[in-house]
Amino acid sequence: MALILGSSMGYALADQSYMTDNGVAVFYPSGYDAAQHEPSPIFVNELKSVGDVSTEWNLRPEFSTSDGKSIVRIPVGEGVDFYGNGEVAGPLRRNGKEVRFWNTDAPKYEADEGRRLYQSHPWVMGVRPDGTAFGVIADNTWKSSVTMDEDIVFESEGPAFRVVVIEKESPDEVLKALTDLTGHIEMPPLWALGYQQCRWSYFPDTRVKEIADSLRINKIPSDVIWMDIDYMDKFKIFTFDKEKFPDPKGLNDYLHDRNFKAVYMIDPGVKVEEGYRVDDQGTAADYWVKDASGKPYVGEVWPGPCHFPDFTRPEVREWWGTLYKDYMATGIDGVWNDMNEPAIFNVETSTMPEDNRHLGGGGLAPGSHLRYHNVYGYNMVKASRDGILDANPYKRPFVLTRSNFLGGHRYAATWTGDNASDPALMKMSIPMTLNLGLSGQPFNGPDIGGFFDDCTPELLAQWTSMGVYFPFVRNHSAAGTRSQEPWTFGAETLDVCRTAINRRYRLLPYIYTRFREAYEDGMPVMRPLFFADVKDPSLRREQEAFLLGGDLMVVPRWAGNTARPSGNWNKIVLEDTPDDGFQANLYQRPGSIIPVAELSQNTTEYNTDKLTLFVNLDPDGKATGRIYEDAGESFEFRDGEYADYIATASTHGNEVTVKLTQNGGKWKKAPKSLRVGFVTTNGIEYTPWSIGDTVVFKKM
Ligand code: MIG
Repeated sequence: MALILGSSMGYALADQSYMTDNGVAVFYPSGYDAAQHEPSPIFVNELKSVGDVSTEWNLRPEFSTSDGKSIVRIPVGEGVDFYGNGEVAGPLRRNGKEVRFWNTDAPKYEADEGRRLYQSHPWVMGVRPDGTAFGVIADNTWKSSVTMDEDIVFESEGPAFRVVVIEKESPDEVLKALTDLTGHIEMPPLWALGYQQCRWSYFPDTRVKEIADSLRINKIPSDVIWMDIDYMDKFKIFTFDKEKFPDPKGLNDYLHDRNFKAVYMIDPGVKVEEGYRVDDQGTAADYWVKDASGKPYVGEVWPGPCHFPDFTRPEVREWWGTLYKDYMATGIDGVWNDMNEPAIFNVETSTMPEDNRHLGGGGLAPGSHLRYHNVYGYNMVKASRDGILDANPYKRPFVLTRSNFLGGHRYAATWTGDNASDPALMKMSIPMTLNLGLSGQPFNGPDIGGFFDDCTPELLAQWTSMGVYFPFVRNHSAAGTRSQEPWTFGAETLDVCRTAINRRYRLLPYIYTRFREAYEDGMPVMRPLFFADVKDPSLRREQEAFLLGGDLMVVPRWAGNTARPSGNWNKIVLEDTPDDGFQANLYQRPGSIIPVAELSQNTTEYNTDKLTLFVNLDPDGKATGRIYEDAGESFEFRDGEYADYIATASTHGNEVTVKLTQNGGKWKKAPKSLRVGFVTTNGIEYTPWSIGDTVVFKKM
C-alpha cells in the first residue's frame, strides 16, 4: 500500500478498488467495515465489481484518519469548477466552499452561516476547462463535511467510508452515471407540475374554499391547495380538528369538483398521549427512537412532547405506511412531510442527541443517531411513499419532503425550506435549485414570494415571473406574515402573476417532457446555463440566467448583464400581452422545437390537441423537439399507454417542413391542430392553424 505524506498525517491510497461500470470506480479504505455503512441508502443496487481500475485512472482518493475523524482527500488539479453538494446556500460554483452534512432546520439559511441546511448530498461534481467532468460520492451517512479547493476533502465523524468516482466526457454524462447509481425519479403526477397555493395555514375549511374560489375567480391557473399543520387536532398527525375541519372528505370533494388537488402535512413527531391511536400503537409495538439509556426518546415539537418513529426499522416503515390508508381515503391527493431532520424545539442543537439509538434491521446494523440522523427524513419519506402507494395503488404518489439524503429523490420531491421575502434569497433560489438538480434531485423549488417576513408587490411579481420556470412552483408564506396570494397585492401584481402562471401552463407540453427525460435518464429539469456550451468558460458562473430543459433559456427580468451562449438563441414570446416589465425573457436554442399548448386553467382541463410549435432553425436549416404525453396520474404509461412524438424541421430552398411523428407509445390520438411559430432574430412569424402532422411554410 502506498503511503503519501500530508502535512501532519499519513494518507494512504485505497486498500481495494474496482470498476462498477464504464467510467465508474469504487475505492475502499483499509479497515473498511461494511456494517457501518451498508446497505447504502444512496444506491439502487449494491455496488458490484465488473473489473479492475486501470493504471491510467486519474482521480484516486487518499484515505487518512485524524482526531478520530475519517478523512478522504481527492487531488483534482487546477482549473476545476465545482458544483453539486445538494441543497446549498450560496453561489452555483462551489469552489472554496464548505458544506456540512448534518440535516438542520435552518430558518433563513442562517445555521453555521449557511453551511448546513435541511438535506445532505455528499456529492461533488467537477467540470474541467476542456468540458470533461467527474463526480465524487462519499458513501457515508455519518455527520461529515466537504470542502472543495485544489483537493476535494471529506471529513467524517464516523468510521472510514468508501468513495465512488465517476469520470466522463461531459457533465451530462456524469449526471447520467450518477443517476444510474442513485436511481431516477418516478414520473410525477401531471398536477404536481401546476401552480400551487400554500400558506401556514389556511384554516378553517371555509378559508380553504375561499382560496380555491379566489384562484378561479381571478383566473389564476392552479392545481393544488396545501393544508399546513393547523388542520390537525392539537397537531396530532393523522387527525383532523373537529371544529376547523369537521368534514375533510367534504372539503376534498369541494376542491376536486373545482379541479384542485389537496396536499396535507404530516410531521414525524407523534404526540405523547394515552388514548391517541398513533401514539398507543407505536408504544405498544415499541417503535420509537430510543435515548442512550434505551428508553423511548421524547422531544418537543408542535404537539408538545413527542415520540419519534425509528424509520431505520423495516417494520416501523411498514406500520407508518399503513397509517396513510384511512387518511388518503378522505380524498387527500398528496402528502407534505415536514420537520424530518428531525427538528426538535427548545434544544441547543435543534435535533435529537447524537447518542440516541436506532435499531436498524433488514441488513442495517443498529446504530447511533450520529450515523442515522442524515437519513431520518429519507427513511421517513420512503415509508410515506410506500404507504401512499398501498393506499392508492393506481395513482402516482406525490410526497414533498423538507429533509432528505442523496438518493432520496426516488421517494419525494423537495423544496428549499424556510427562505424569506428578501430579494437576495429570491436570487439565491436559482443556484439552490440548480445544485439540487446537479445532485440528482430534479424536482424542487423554493417558497415563491418568500416564507418569513412580509412580501411586497414588487417582490412577488419578480419572484413569480421567474419561479414559474422552476420544476416545482408553489407560493408559500409563514404564519404572522402578510397574505401572499397574488390578488392581495392589487390589480397590477395580480396581472403580472397571472401572465407568468399562464405561461407555465402553456409550456406544460415542454415541461412534462422534461420530467419524462428526468425519469428516463436522470437529466435535471432546470440546468445551469453552462450546459448550453460546456466548453465556454464565460458560462460557468452564470447563476441568474438558467436553462429549463436543454432548449429554453430563462433570463429573469431583474437580472443584470447575464452571460449568453453563442449562436442564435432567439427570443420567444408566449402571449401577446403588453410588456408589464416583469416577465422573464425567454430564448430558444437554435436547432430546437418547443411545443406550447393553448391556455388551460388547470391540468385537468389541459390538453395538447392544439399545439404551437416554436421552431428555431440551426444554421443548417434544421430543428428537432420531443413531446411526451400520457394520462397524467395513473401508471398505465408503464404498459405503453402514452404517445411520444418527435418533431422535426427541415429546409429545402426557402421552404421549411415541420413534421410531427409518433415515435413511441400505444396511444392513438386524433390528429392535432398545429401551427408553427417560426422564431428568428426579427421576431416570430406564425403559420395559420392546420389539422394533421405536417406544416409547410415559406421563409420570408
Ligand atoms: O416550525 O408547519 O418549513 O414550510 O409552513 C415550522 C409550519 C414548521 C416549517 C416548514 C414550513 C411550514 C411550517 N413548518
